[in-house]
Amino acid sequence: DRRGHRMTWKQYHRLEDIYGFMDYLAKTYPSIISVKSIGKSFEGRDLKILRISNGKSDNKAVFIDGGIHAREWISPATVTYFIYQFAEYFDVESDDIKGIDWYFMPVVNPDGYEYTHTVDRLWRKNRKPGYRACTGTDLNRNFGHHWGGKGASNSPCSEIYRGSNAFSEPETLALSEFIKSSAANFSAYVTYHSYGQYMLYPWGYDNAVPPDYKDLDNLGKKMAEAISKTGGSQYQVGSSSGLLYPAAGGSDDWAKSQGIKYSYTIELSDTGRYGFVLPTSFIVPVAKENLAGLRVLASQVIKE
Ligand code: ING
Ligand code: ZN
Repeated sequence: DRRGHRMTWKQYHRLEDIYGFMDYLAKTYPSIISVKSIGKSFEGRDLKILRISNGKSDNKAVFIDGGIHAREWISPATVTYFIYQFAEYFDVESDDIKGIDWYFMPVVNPDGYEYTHTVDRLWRKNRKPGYRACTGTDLNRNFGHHWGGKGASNSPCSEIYRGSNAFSEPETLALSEFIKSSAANFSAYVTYHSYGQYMLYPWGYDNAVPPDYKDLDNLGKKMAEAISKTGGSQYQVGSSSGLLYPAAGGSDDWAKSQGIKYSYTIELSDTGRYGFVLPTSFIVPVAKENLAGLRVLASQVIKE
């Protein structure tokens, strides 16, 4: 339309609107924003990343993704809201926000995301054929740190199918290759899922925590406090194996294994009333309170 994109936070949007919005921002703010496709999904869709940066060379970097699981629609909606805020208000943003190189990948699993819009609202995995009638790999069991361990299945029919190998899927492979080969100095990785209202840190593969887990726990609690002060939602903080269940092959475990200190999986709203099928009226409140949480993370990253 006349604004140059169709994105709103009043409804959940198809992939085309999300990518159109990202391209619009890159075109409108070329001095701070760029968009690139880091590869193709199994069905051939672009895997797009948007970067926001003031261009200074020694900035810390933060990687944020969403939509690893197709049905968790609040995740891409929230991540695109962050993009909107930082992009449209960059000039008046805090020095913390302006001093970080931000990398946003709002839809890691575009094939699955489109499938939930057209065929099966509750689809979770990607869309790569597995065996006979069983399709899809759980991308959050396909990352390569202790791949194939607890809480992941070797059956292609399972909702938590790990894939045939670590990084057997084009989506996880592209994401990991991008982070490994990037010149950016990542100090944080945050992946948004739903639902449950949890701030989770490694490890997921087993009931253990990294040596610096206290730092992750402290920052997680500060983020949860900011969320609750802003919008009232209560988030529980802990390791994913401890608070939820062991699950090997998660993206946050892999990011942590790459030396990215502040690695979190955030399970957005709600706590189960609507679950994955969260009404659109939740989008702005969930995104706003989580933006407050993200600002706390940004201030910690800047301090280190
Ligand atoms: N939950 C995550 C899942 O992939 C999780 C929980 C977090 C597992 C971090 C492993 C690591 O099962 C949802 N809702 O997807
Ligand atoms: Zn998920």
